[in-house]
Amino acid sequence: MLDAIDSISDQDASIAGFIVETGRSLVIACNKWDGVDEYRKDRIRIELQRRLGFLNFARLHFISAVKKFGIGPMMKSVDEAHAAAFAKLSTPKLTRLIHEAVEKQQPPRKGIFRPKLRYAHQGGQNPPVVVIHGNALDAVSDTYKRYLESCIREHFKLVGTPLRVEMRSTSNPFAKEAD
Ligand SMILES: Nc1nc2c(ncn2[C@@H]2O[C@H](COP(=O)(O)OP(=O)(O)O)[C@@H](O)[C@H]2O)c(=O)[nH]1
Ligand SMILES: [Mg+2]
Repeated sequence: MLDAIDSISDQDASIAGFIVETGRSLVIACNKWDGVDEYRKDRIRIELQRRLGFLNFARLHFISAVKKFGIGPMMKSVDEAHAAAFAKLSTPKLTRLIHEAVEKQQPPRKGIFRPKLRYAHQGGQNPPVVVIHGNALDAVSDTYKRYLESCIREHFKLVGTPLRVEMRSTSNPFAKEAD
C-alpha cells in the first residue's frame, strides 16, 4: 500500500524489489486518493510508472480508506492474485501452448543451434514455475523467454503473480548438431 499524499519512498521501492525476487503475488493500492488534486494524481501516475513499472504483473488500485472507495475491486484483485499464484497448469495444455507459441514465432538460432522446445510441465506454485524441456535450450534468448512468459500469462490469465519460465535441456550428445 502506497500513500498518495507522501511520495513513493525508497522503502516502497525496495519492498517492491523483494516481492519480485521472492516471487510473491501482489496487488498495489495507492491510498488517500481522496486527499490529492488532479495535478498530484498525474504526478503520482508518472512516478508509479517510473519507479514501479517493473511490477507490471500486478493490478493497481487507487483507493481511499477514509472515504471507503476502491476497496471492493481491490479485494477482488487480491482473490485473483491468490488464484493465479496457485493456478494448476496441466502438462498437455502447457505443451500445446508452447508448440503454438513456437509456430507463431520460432526461437531464433544462436550460431548453429536451433533451440527445440518439446514439452512443458508445471514445476511449482506460488509463484507458478513452468519448466520447458527440449534441446539446445541454452540458446533461448531472454527476449524469447519473455515472449513465452507472456503467451502463458495470457492463456491462463495469470494476473497478480510473478511467473517463472525455466529451460531444461535434455542431455543428448547429438543435440549440439544443427537440425
Ligand atoms: N485523506 C485520507 N487520509 C487518510 C486515508 N487513510 C488514512 N489517512 C490518514 O493518514 C494519517 C496517517 O495514517 P497512515 O498514513 O494511514 O498510517 P501510518 O503511515 O501507518 O502511520 C491518519 O491521520 C489517517 O487518518 C485516506 O484514505 N484518505
Ligand atoms: Mg503513512
